[in-house]
Amino acid sequence: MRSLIALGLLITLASCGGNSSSSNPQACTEIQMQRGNVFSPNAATVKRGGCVVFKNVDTTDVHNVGKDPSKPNSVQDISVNTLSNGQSSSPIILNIAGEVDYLCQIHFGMTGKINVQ
Ligand SMILES: [Cu+2]
Repeated sequence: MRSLIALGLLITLASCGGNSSSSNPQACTEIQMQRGNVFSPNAATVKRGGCVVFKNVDTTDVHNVGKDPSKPNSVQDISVNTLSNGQSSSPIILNIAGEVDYLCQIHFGMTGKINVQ
């Protein structure tokens, strides 16, 4: 009987451990698309080989991500299809050190950058 309780405890502990070490050890930096047409953080910093995800937290409008044609020195072109409130993009891997410039193609002046170090 005592060994049965011990076994139950062991299983409980094991399943807790499984939950805490989830299948996504390197979390991506989240860049939010916020009400008022802003990306937040507007200037993000990630390590080379890291990733970002865009999430629309704007309750009033949709947003997307595309290349900023006024920033030809951007080291990487990134794009995200239009996201509605509550939607997140797939992870975007950033493998080139330097500055990544982007904008929302729907809202003039809604721009952002990612510093890849
Ligand atoms: Cu937008």
